[in-house]
Amino acid sequence: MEPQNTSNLVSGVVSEVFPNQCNVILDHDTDKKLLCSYRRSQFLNKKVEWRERSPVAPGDRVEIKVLGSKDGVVENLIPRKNKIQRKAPGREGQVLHTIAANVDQVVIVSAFLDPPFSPGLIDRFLIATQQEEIVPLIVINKMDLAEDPSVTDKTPWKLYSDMGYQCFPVSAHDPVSLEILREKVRGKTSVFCGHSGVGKTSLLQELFGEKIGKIGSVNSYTGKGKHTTTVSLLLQPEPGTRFIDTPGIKEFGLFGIKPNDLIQHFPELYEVQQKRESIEGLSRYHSYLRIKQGLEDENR
Ligand SMILES: Nc1nc2c(ncn2[C@@H]2O[C@H](COP(=O)(O)OP(=O)(O)OP(=O)(O)O)[C@@H](O)[C@H]2O)c(=O)[nH]1
Ligand SMILES: [Mg+2]
Repeated sequence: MEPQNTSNLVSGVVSEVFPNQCNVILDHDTDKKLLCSYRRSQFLNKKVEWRERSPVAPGDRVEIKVLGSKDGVVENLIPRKNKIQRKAPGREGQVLHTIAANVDQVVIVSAFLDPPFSPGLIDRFLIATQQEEIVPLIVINKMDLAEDPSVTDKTPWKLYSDMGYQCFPVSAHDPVSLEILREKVRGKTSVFCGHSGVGKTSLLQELFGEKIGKIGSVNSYTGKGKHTTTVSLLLQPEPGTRFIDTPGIKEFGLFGIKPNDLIQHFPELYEVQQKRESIEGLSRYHSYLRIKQGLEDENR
């Protein structure tokens, strides 16, 4: 076999993934995006028990061979610093969906209302960030729908701020409320995740003044979002700042956790349990039980 000539390879970051192709933003020319093909077989370790729905994910660093002014071929996938993965829903067998790779922080977006605040998904994302040691930020959007936004002792996210997580009550319709969050995401790579309709795309558009894609609506009957964003998209609005807008998800199936180890991902429950005291009255006890039950069902 001839030694591979790597001199004509250029590096970049995957910004959008399609079947067998992905867009790559080039490191040396960030205004340039090439549509690159990739071969699944090229990257997959056949021995792994779990396979990925797609071998490349938004945020992946790749080396590509440039074929023309608009296209190329992915030759190498650089090992990931970290990743946010879930079990791919609706797939037979053991398939993983990599939501994003190589991120500095995960912005877990929820809404104060419309759709209602949902701690279940927040807890799952918190666990996934702990597994990979990624910083989580919890954003509660649509605060304009709160009757009295200054009432903080009744805030449903108080338990998270009490635990030391950074929480940001904001409104995409109120630019002043976004200032601190904008500083938090500046200079970093952040992936925005959450249920459909919570306002991920709206927030990103307001934060960076960029037209990203479609803004949806919330079904007034079901109170659910309409899955407006359908493909994850990485954008680089200014040098060093990257964000990934993701489609709203219904479920987050945790990966790589044994039911009996789950409690360690609920530090406040774990601490009490270690003292041999009852955890039943604690805020996240029911969330813990629900997730544990799900993990046990899968292992049956
Ligand atoms: N009242 C209010 N409505 C908002 C706010 N942010 C977003 N919305 C509305 O919520 C709806 C959904 O917004 P999107 O930005 O499309 O939500 P998304 O999270 O990107 O949804 P998916 O792409 O489906 O995952 C739209 O009708 C927005 O106008 C907000 O701060 N306050
Ligand atoms: Mg969206």
